[in-house]
Amino acid sequence: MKFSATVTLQYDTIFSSFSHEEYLKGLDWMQQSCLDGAELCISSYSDIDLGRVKAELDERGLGCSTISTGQARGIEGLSLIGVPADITKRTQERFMQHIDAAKVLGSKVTIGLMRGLGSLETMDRDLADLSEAMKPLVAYADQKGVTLCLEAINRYETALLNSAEATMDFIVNDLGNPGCVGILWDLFHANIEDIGFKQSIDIMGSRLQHVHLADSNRMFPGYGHTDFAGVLKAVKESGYSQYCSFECLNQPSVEIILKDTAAWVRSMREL
Ligand code: LER
Ligand code: MN
Repeated sequence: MKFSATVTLQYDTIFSSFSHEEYLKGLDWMQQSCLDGAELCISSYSDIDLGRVKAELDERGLGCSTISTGQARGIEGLSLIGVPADITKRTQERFMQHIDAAKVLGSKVTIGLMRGLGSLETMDRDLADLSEAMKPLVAYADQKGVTLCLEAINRYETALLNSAEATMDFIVNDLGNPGCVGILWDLFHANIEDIGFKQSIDIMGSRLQHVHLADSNRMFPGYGHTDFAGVLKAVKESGYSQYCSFECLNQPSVEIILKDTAAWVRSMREL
């Protein structure tokens, strides 16, 4: 199992202890904190020198776990569904750019809130639209050998794909079970939506492709009530060897997160 943390290239995020101006400081901290890689928030590619980003990661012995893509929803209004056709097209084109970037960085691509929010009333139509909008992305990712990680996100943020079980059902029955699509399992969302952590691990099997680490209250692990040792042990025993990536709020404090990450990661590696 590998470990990474969120860092952002263009716009600040509540999920990183570093601002986008402090990006390199963030990478230095990851290297010193026994992490294997960085999860990169990239909104668009207008001002990104990917070759340089790759070199900055390589210099520190860090990989890129996945590209976090959701910022462009708030900043540019991009969404795969529930928007006019030209916006869906622009969103698909952005995901193609993410797939190209993932190829360079050796990472995966997250599909989180940029899928769209949907509603309970229009769920069947929404899922059919999402499946249709994802078709070209799935074909392109497959051709490039890049994994798309569909994130299960809780009901207060989107009506679509809230639990691991619902996301698995969508991948198998709506998308037709393509090999290049997996699940991003965020333990904060899972604590709200899933029947049980162990049950979800069994349901997802090898479709589990990325894990977000945050406690039940979205604080740094250990400050809520999630049993991380139990969950990550079960994840490891399921054969998972991909990344677990910190995506928690800067709580209880930035100082505690910066100081305690290395020891926490070491303890989880020993499970
Ligand atoms: C993104 O990974 C996530 O978990 C969402 O809750 C962001 O709003
Ligand atoms: Mn997440």
